[in-house]
Amino acid sequence: MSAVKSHLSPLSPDHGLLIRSISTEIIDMPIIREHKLSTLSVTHQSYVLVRVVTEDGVEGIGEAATLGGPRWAEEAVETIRAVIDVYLAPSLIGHAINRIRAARQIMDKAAKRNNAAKGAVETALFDVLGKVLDLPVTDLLGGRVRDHIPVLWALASGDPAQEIEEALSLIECRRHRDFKVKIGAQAPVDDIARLQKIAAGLVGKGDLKVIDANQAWDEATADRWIPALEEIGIGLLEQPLPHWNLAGMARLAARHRLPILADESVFSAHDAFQIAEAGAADAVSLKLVKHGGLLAMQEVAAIAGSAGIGVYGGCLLESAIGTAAHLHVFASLSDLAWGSESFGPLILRDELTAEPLQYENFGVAVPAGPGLGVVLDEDKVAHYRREG
Ligand code: MUC
Ligand code: MG
Repeated sequence: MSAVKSHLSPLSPDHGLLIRSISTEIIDMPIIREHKLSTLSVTHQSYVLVRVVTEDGVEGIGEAATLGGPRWAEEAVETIRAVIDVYLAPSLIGHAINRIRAARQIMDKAAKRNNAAKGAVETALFDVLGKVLDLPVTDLLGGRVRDHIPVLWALASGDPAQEIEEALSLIECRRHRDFKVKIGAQAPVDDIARLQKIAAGLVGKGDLKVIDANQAWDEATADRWIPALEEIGIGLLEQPLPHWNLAGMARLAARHRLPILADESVFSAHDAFQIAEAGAADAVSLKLVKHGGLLAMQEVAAIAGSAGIGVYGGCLLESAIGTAAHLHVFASLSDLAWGSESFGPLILRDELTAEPLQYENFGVAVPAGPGLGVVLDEDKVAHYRREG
Protein backbone atom coordinates (compact mmCIF):
# COMPACT_ATOMS: atom_id res chain seq x y z
CA MET A 1 0.00 0.00 0.00
CA SER A 2 2.79 2.41 0.89
CA ALA A 3 4.55 1.60 -2.40
CA VAL A 4 1.37 2.45 -4.29
CA LYS A 5 1.06 5.70 -2.36
CA SER A 6 4.63 6.71 -3.07
CA HIS A 7 3.97 6.14 -6.77
CA LEU A 8 0.74 8.06 -6.83
CA SER A 9 1.61 11.04 -4.70
CA PRO A 10 3.92 12.71 -7.24
CA LEU A 11 0.98 12.96 -9.62
CA SER A 12 -0.74 15.63 -7.59
CA PRO A 13 -0.58 18.89 -9.54
CA ASP A 14 0.69 20.46 -6.29
CA HIS A 15 3.94 18.57 -6.66
CA GLY A 16 5.44 20.49 -9.54
CA LEU A 17 4.14 18.19 -12.26
CA LEU A 18 2.61 20.89 -14.34
CA ILE A 19 4.08 21.71 -17.73
CA ARG A 20 6.54 24.60 -17.46
CA SER A 21 7.72 24.73 -21.06
CA ILE A 22 7.39 23.06 -24.44
CA SER A 23 10.15 23.75 -26.94
CA THR A 24 10.95 22.56 -30.45
CA GLU A 25 13.95 22.20 -32.72
CA ILE A 26 14.36 20.95 -36.28
CA ILE A 27 16.84 18.13 -36.86
CA ASP A 28 18.17 17.16 -40.31
CA MET A 29 19.84 13.74 -40.51
CA PRO A 30 21.79 12.13 -43.36
CA ILE A 31 20.54 8.73 -44.59
CA ILE A 32 22.48 5.73 -45.92
CA ARG A 33 20.97 5.80 -49.43
CA GLU A 34 18.26 7.44 -51.45
CA HIS A 35 14.76 6.14 -50.57
CA LYS A 36 12.50 6.40 -53.64
CA LEU A 37 8.72 6.54 -53.25
CA SER A 38 6.18 6.93 -56.07
CA THR A 39 6.08 10.74 -55.96
CA LEU A 40 9.11 11.75 -53.92
CA SER A 41 12.62 10.71 -53.14
CA VAL A 42 14.10 10.97 -49.66
CA THR A 43 17.74 12.10 -49.58
CA HIS A 44 17.88 13.14 -45.91
CA GLN A 45 15.45 12.84 -43.01
CA SER A 46 14.00 15.77 -41.05
CA TYR A 47 12.33 15.75 -37.65
CA VAL A 48 10.87 18.12 -35.12
CA LEU A 49 12.21 17.26 -31.68
CA VAL A 50 9.86 18.34 -28.88
CA ARG A 51 10.87 18.79 -25.25
CA VAL A 52 8.27 19.08 -22.50
CA VAL A 53 9.69 20.23 -19.15
CA THR A 54 7.81 20.08 -15.82
CA GLU A 55 7.97 22.73 -13.14
CA ASP A 56 10.34 20.35 -11.31
CA GLY A 57 12.66 20.29 -14.32
CA VAL A 58 11.92 16.74 -15.57
CA GLU A 59 12.15 16.59 -19.36
CA GLY A 60 10.24 14.37 -21.78
CA ILE A 61 10.94 14.13 -25.51
CA GLY A 62 8.90 13.43 -28.61
CA GLU A 63 9.46 13.55 -32.34
CA ALA A 64 7.52 14.31 -35.51
CA ALA A 65 8.84 12.81 -38.76
CA THR A 66 8.04 13.90 -42.30
CA LEU A 67 9.00 12.53 -45.71
CA GLY A 68 10.25 14.92 -48.36
CA GLY A 69 8.68 17.99 -46.75
CA PRO A 70 4.88 18.27 -47.05
CA ARG A 71 4.66 15.73 -49.86
CA TRP A 72 3.83 12.46 -48.09
CA ALA A 73 1.25 14.20 -45.92
CA GLU A 74 0.41 17.88 -45.57
CA GLU A 75 2.72 18.66 -42.64
CA ALA A 76 6.39 19.69 -43.02
CA VAL A 77 8.89 20.19 -40.20
CA GLU A 78 8.59 23.98 -40.61
CA THR A 79 4.79 23.92 -40.21
CA ILE A 80 4.91 21.36 -37.39
CA ARG A 81 7.32 23.55 -35.46
CA ALA A 82 5.21 26.68 -36.00
CA VAL A 83 1.96 24.94 -34.99
CA ILE A 84 3.53 23.61 -31.79
CA ASP A 85 5.26 26.87 -30.86
CA VAL A 86 2.38 29.21 -31.66
CA TYR A 87 -0.75 27.13 -30.93
CA LEU A 88 -0.19 23.85 -29.07
CA ALA A 89 2.50 24.79 -26.56
CA PRO A 90 0.82 27.94 -25.18
CA SER A 91 -2.45 26.03 -24.70
CA LEU A 92 -0.72 23.37 -22.59
CA ILE A 93 1.52 25.42 -20.28
CA GLY A 94 0.38 24.77 -16.70
CA HIS A 95 -1.48 21.57 -17.68
CA ALA A 96 -0.78 18.46 -15.54
CA ILE A 97 1.41 15.91 -17.33
CA ASN A 98 -0.70 12.94 -16.25
CA ARG A 99 -3.86 14.28 -17.94
CA ILE A 100 -2.84 13.11 -21.39
CA ARG A 101 -6.27 12.52 -22.89
CA ALA A 102 -7.34 15.96 -21.69
CA ALA A 103 -4.15 17.41 -23.23
CA ARG A 104 -5.25 15.88 -26.52
CA GLN A 105 -8.66 17.57 -26.24
CA ILE A 106 -6.92 20.88 -25.57
CA MET A 107 -4.68 20.39 -28.61
CA ASP A 108 -7.69 19.49 -30.77
CA LYS A 109 -9.32 22.77 -29.74
CA ALA A 110 -6.14 24.73 -30.41
CA ALA A 111 -5.56 23.33 -33.92
CA LYS A 112 -7.46 21.22 -36.44
CA ARG A 113 -5.66 18.04 -37.61
CA ASN A 114 -1.88 18.76 -37.57
CA ASN A 115 -1.55 15.19 -36.34
CA ALA A 116 2.23 14.89 -36.57
CA ALA A 117 2.61 17.98 -34.36
CA LYS A 118 0.12 16.63 -31.80
CA GLY A 119 1.69 13.17 -31.87
CA ALA A 120 5.11 14.58 -31.01
CA VAL A 121 3.75 16.58 -28.07
CA GLU A 122 1.76 13.61 -26.78
CA THR A 123 4.84 11.40 -27.04
CA ALA A 124 6.81 13.88 -24.90
CA LEU A 125 4.00 13.84 -22.31
CA PHE A 126 4.09 10.04 -22.13
CA ASP A 127 7.89 10.15 -21.86
CA VAL A 128 7.94 12.66 -19.03
CA LEU A 129 5.12 10.90 -17.17
CA GLY A 130 6.94 7.58 -17.49
CA LYS A 131 10.13 9.15 -16.16
CA VAL A 132 8.32 10.65 -13.17
CA LEU A 133 6.63 7.32 -12.37
CA ASP A 134 9.72 5.28 -13.29
CA LEU A 135 7.64 3.19 -15.70
CA PRO A 136 8.09 2.44 -19.41
CA VAL A 137 5.47 4.02 -21.69
CA THR A 138 4.05 0.58 -22.51
CA ASP A 139 2.98 0.25 -18.88
CA LEU A 140 1.04 3.50 -19.20
CA LEU A 141 -0.67 2.06 -22.28
CA GLY A 142 -1.92 -1.12 -20.65
CA GLY A 143 1.32 -3.08 -20.39
CA ARG A 144 3.27 -5.36 -22.67
CA VAL A 145 1.70 -8.13 -24.70
CA ARG A 146 5.04 -8.78 -26.46
CA ASP A 147 8.71 -7.86 -25.88
CA HIS A 148 10.05 -8.32 -29.39
CA ILE A 149 8.59 -6.73 -32.53
CA PRO A 150 9.30 -8.27 -35.96
CA VAL A 151 10.74 -5.68 -38.35
CA LEU A 152 10.95 -5.81 -42.13
CA TRP A 153 13.25 -3.67 -44.29
CA ALA A 154 12.21 -1.49 -47.24
CA LEU A 155 14.00 -1.82 -50.58
CA ALA A 156 13.67 1.52 -52.32
CA SER A 157 16.70 2.38 -54.43
CA GLY A 158 14.87 1.34 -57.62
CA ASP A 159 17.87 -0.71 -58.81
CA PRO A 160 17.03 -4.44 -58.47
CA ALA A 161 20.67 -5.61 -58.43
CA GLN A 162 21.46 -3.25 -55.55
CA GLU A 163 18.20 -4.23 -53.82
CA ILE A 164 18.98 -7.96 -53.99
CA GLU A 165 22.47 -7.36 -52.62
CA GLU A 166 21.11 -5.17 -49.82
CA ALA A 167 18.44 -7.74 -48.89
CA LEU A 168 20.86 -10.69 -48.91
CA SER A 169 23.30 -8.90 -46.60
CA LEU A 170 20.48 -8.15 -44.14
CA ILE A 171 19.28 -11.76 -44.21
CA GLU A 172 22.86 -12.92 -43.69
CA CYS A 173 23.27 -10.90 -40.47
CA ARG A 174 19.78 -11.95 -39.26
CA ARG A 175 18.54 -8.34 -39.15
CA HIS A 176 15.61 -8.74 -41.59
CA ARG A 177 14.15 -11.56 -43.64
CA ASP A 178 10.92 -9.86 -44.75
CA PHE A 179 11.02 -6.97 -47.20
CA LYS A 180 8.82 -4.15 -48.41
CA VAL A 181 9.41 -2.78 -51.89
CA LYS A 182 8.48 0.76 -52.85
CA ILE A 183 6.93 0.94 -56.30
CA GLY A 184 5.16 3.53 -58.44
CA ALA A 185 8.09 5.74 -59.47
CA GLN A 186 8.19 3.98 -62.85
CA ALA A 187 5.71 2.30 -65.19
CA PRO A 188 3.95 -0.75 -63.67
CA VAL A 189 5.44 -3.08 -66.27
CA ASP A 190 8.94 -2.00 -65.16
CA ASP A 191 8.08 -2.37 -61.48
CA ILE A 192 6.74 -5.88 -62.08
CA ALA A 193 9.97 -6.83 -63.90
CA ARG A 194 11.95 -5.37 -60.98
CA LEU A 195 9.88 -7.33 -58.43
CA GLN A 196 10.31 -10.55 -60.42
CA LYS A 197 14.09 -10.08 -60.34
CA ILE A 198 14.15 -9.33 -56.60
CA ALA A 199 11.88 -12.31 -55.83
CA ALA A 200 14.12 -14.60 -57.90
CA GLY A 201 17.20 -13.29 -56.07
CA LEU A 202 15.67 -14.02 -52.67
CA VAL A 203 14.07 -17.44 -53.32
CA GLY A 204 14.26 -19.62 -50.20
CA LYS A 205 15.95 -16.85 -48.23
CA GLY A 206 13.61 -13.91 -47.78
CA ASP A 207 10.00 -12.85 -48.45
CA LEU A 208 8.55 -9.89 -50.31
CA LYS A 209 5.96 -9.21 -47.67
CA VAL A 210 4.69 -5.76 -48.71
CA ILE A 211 4.62 -3.76 -51.94
CA ASP A 212 3.87 -0.07 -51.38
CA ALA A 213 2.51 1.91 -54.32
CA ASN A 214 1.95 5.09 -52.27
CA GLN A 215 -1.33 5.85 -54.15
CA ALA A 216 0.35 5.65 -57.59
CA TRP A 217 -2.10 3.38 -59.43
CA ASP A 218 -5.69 3.74 -60.55
CA GLU A 219 -8.22 0.93 -60.29
CA ALA A 220 -7.75 -0.34 -63.86
CA THR A 221 -3.96 -0.45 -63.44
CA ALA A 222 -4.31 -2.32 -60.15
CA ASP A 223 -6.73 -4.81 -61.72
CA ARG A 224 -4.29 -5.35 -64.58
CA TRP A 225 -1.21 -5.98 -62.38
CA ILE A 226 -2.45 -7.58 -59.14
CA PRO A 227 -2.48 -11.09 -60.70
CA ALA A 228 1.23 -10.62 -61.52
CA LEU A 229 1.91 -9.60 -57.90
CA GLU A 230 0.02 -12.71 -56.72
CA GLU A 231 2.12 -14.82 -59.06
CA ILE A 232 5.33 -13.34 -57.60
CA GLY A 233 4.10 -14.25 -54.09
CA ILE A 234 3.66 -10.76 -52.62
CA GLY A 235 2.02 -10.82 -49.16
CA LEU A 236 0.29 -7.43 -48.98
CA LEU A 237 -0.41 -4.59 -51.43
CA GLU A 238 -0.11 -1.24 -49.63
CA GLN A 239 -2.16 1.78 -50.71
CA PRO A 240 -2.47 0.99 -54.43
CA LEU A 241 -5.06 3.74 -55.07
CA PRO A 242 -5.40 7.41 -54.05
CA HIS A 243 -6.29 7.78 -50.37
CA TRP A 244 -9.88 8.86 -51.09
CA ASN A 245 -10.78 5.88 -53.28
CA LEU A 246 -12.19 3.52 -50.66
CA ALA A 247 -14.83 2.22 -53.05
CA GLY A 248 -12.11 1.31 -55.55
CA MET A 249 -10.03 -0.42 -52.86
CA ALA A 250 -13.13 -2.35 -51.76
CA ARG A 251 -13.68 -3.55 -55.33
CA LEU A 252 -10.04 -4.64 -55.59
CA ALA A 253 -10.31 -6.46 -52.26
CA ALA A 254 -13.44 -8.25 -53.49
CA ARG A 255 -12.02 -9.16 -56.92
CA HIS A 256 -8.53 -10.38 -55.94
CA ARG A 257 -6.94 -12.68 -53.36
CA LEU A 258 -4.02 -10.34 -52.56
CA PRO A 259 -4.71 -8.60 -49.23
CA ILE A 260 -4.80 -4.79 -49.28
CA LEU A 261 -3.04 -2.66 -46.65
CA ALA A 262 -4.44 0.85 -46.13
CA ASP A 263 -1.88 3.52 -45.28
CA GLU A 264 -2.60 7.07 -46.52
CA SER A 265 -6.36 6.26 -46.39
CA VAL A 266 -6.30 5.92 -42.59
CA PHE A 267 -5.49 8.95 -40.49
CA SER A 268 -8.32 9.26 -37.98
CA ALA A 269 -10.28 6.63 -36.11
CA HIS A 270 -13.23 7.71 -38.28
CA ASP A 271 -11.19 6.81 -41.37
CA ALA A 272 -10.55 3.38 -39.87
CA PHE A 273 -14.27 2.96 -39.28
CA GLN A 274 -15.05 3.93 -42.90
CA ILE A 275 -12.44 1.48 -44.20
CA ALA A 276 -14.08 -1.25 -42.15
CA GLU A 277 -17.57 -0.27 -43.30
CA ALA A 278 -16.52 -0.19 -46.98
CA GLY A 279 -14.51 -3.42 -46.77
CA ALA A 280 -11.67 -1.40 -48.34
CA ALA A 281 -8.69 -3.13 -46.68
CA ASP A 282 -7.55 -6.33 -45.02
CA ALA A 283 -4.96 -4.53 -42.88
CA VAL A 284 -4.23 -0.99 -41.68
CA SER A 285 -0.85 0.63 -41.11
CA LEU A 286 -0.45 2.47 -37.78
CA LYS A 287 1.71 5.60 -37.70
CA LEU A 288 2.13 8.19 -34.99
CA VAL A 289 2.19 11.07 -37.50
CA LYS A 290 -1.10 9.99 -39.06
CA HIS A 291 -3.16 9.31 -35.97
CA GLY A 292 -1.78 12.14 -33.84
CA GLY A 293 -0.72 10.30 -30.72
CA LEU A 294 -0.14 7.01 -28.98
CA LEU A 295 -3.69 6.88 -27.64
CA ALA A 296 -5.08 7.42 -31.13
CA MET A 297 -2.84 4.65 -32.49
CA GLN A 298 -4.45 2.32 -29.96
CA GLU A 299 -7.91 3.58 -30.96
CA VAL A 300 -7.31 2.93 -34.66
CA ALA A 301 -5.96 -0.53 -33.81
CA ALA A 302 -9.07 -1.24 -31.70
CA ILE A 303 -11.43 -0.25 -34.52
CA ALA A 304 -9.48 -2.37 -37.01
CA GLY A 305 -9.41 -5.31 -34.60
CA SER A 306 -13.11 -5.10 -33.89
CA ALA A 307 -13.78 -5.22 -37.65
CA GLY A 308 -11.53 -8.23 -38.13
CA ILE A 309 -8.90 -6.13 -39.92
CA GLY A 310 -5.25 -6.90 -39.11
CA VAL A 311 -2.81 -4.29 -37.86
CA TYR A 312 0.59 -3.49 -39.40
CA GLY A 313 3.16 -1.42 -37.50
CA GLY A 314 3.99 1.42 -39.89
CA CYS A 315 6.64 4.13 -39.73
CA LEU A 316 7.71 7.39 -41.37
CA LEU A 317 11.45 6.72 -41.01
CA GLU A 318 11.52 7.99 -37.42
CA SER A 319 14.75 8.11 -35.44
CA ALA A 320 15.06 6.01 -32.26
CA ILE A 321 12.85 8.57 -30.46
CA GLY A 322 9.77 8.27 -32.66
CA THR A 323 10.47 4.59 -33.25
CA ALA A 324 10.48 3.94 -29.49
CA ALA A 325 7.06 5.62 -29.26
CA HIS A 326 5.75 3.27 -31.97
CA LEU A 327 7.29 0.22 -30.28
CA HIS A 328 5.60 0.96 -26.96
CA VAL A 329 2.24 1.07 -28.74
CA PHE A 330 2.96 -2.05 -30.82
CA ALA A 331 4.00 -3.91 -27.66
CA SER A 332 0.69 -3.00 -26.01
CA LEU A 333 -1.69 -4.17 -28.78
CA SER A 334 -3.69 -7.37 -28.39
CA ASP A 335 -2.69 -8.32 -31.91
CA LEU A 336 0.00 -7.15 -34.34
CA ALA A 337 -0.89 -9.56 -37.11
CA TRP A 338 1.36 -8.15 -39.85
CA GLY A 339 4.48 -7.24 -37.87
CA SER A 340 6.20 -3.91 -38.37
CA GLU A 341 8.49 -1.74 -40.47
CA SER A 342 10.11 -0.05 -37.46
CA PHE A 343 13.45 0.27 -39.22
CA GLY A 344 13.70 4.10 -39.27
CA PRO A 345 16.85 4.45 -37.12
CA LEU A 346 18.65 1.96 -39.38
CA ILE A 347 18.32 4.14 -42.45
CA LEU A 348 20.06 7.03 -40.68
CA ARG A 349 23.81 7.46 -40.94
CA ASP A 350 23.99 8.43 -37.28
CA GLU A 351 22.07 8.11 -33.99
CA LEU A 352 20.39 10.86 -31.97
CA THR A 353 20.33 8.74 -28.81
CA ALA A 354 23.10 7.66 -26.47
CA GLU A 355 22.27 3.96 -27.00
CA PRO A 356 20.80 2.51 -30.19
CA LEU A 357 17.62 0.41 -30.19
CA GLN A 358 18.43 -3.31 -30.07
CA TYR A 359 17.78 -4.90 -33.47
CA GLU A 360 18.26 -8.67 -33.34
CA ASN A 361 16.64 -11.88 -34.56
CA PHE A 362 14.77 -10.18 -37.39
CA GLY A 363 13.14 -7.69 -35.08
CA VAL A 364 13.70 -5.15 -32.35
CA ALA A 365 13.46 -5.29 -28.57
CA VAL A 366 10.86 -3.03 -26.97
CA PRO A 367 12.89 -0.47 -24.99
CA ALA A 368 12.85 -1.00 -21.22
CA GLY A 369 13.85 1.95 -19.03
CA PRO A 370 11.49 4.69 -17.85
CA GLY A 371 9.43 6.69 -20.35
CA LEU A 372 10.35 5.99 -23.96
CA GLY A 373 13.50 4.24 -22.73
CA VAL A 374 15.81 6.31 -24.96
CA VAL A 375 18.20 9.05 -23.90
CA LEU A 376 19.21 11.94 -26.15
CA ASP A 377 22.83 12.39 -27.14
CA GLU A 378 22.91 16.19 -26.80
CA ASP A 379 26.11 16.54 -28.84
CA LYS A 380 24.46 14.79 -31.76
CA VAL A 381 21.32 16.88 -31.36
CA ALA A 382 23.44 20.04 -31.43
CA HIS A 383 25.33 18.74 -34.48
CA TYR A 384 22.24 17.99 -36.57
CA ARG A 385 20.06 20.89 -35.34
CA ARG A 386 18.99 23.23 -38.13
CA GLU A 387 20.18 26.77 -37.48
CA GLY A 388 17.71 29.65 -37.24
C1 MUC B 1 5.07 4.76 -46.38
O1 MUC B 1 4.27 5.17 -47.20
O2 MUC B 1 4.85 3.66 -45.91
C2 MUC B 1 7.62 4.25 -44.53
C3 MUC B 1 8.51 3.30 -44.77
C4 MUC B 1 8.86 3.39 -46.10
O3 MUC B 1 9.64 2.70 -46.71
O4 MUC B 1 8.16 4.39 -46.68
C5 MUC B 1 7.49 5.09 -45.67
C6 MUC B 1 6.19 5.66 -45.97
MG1 MG C 1 2.96 3.41 -47.13
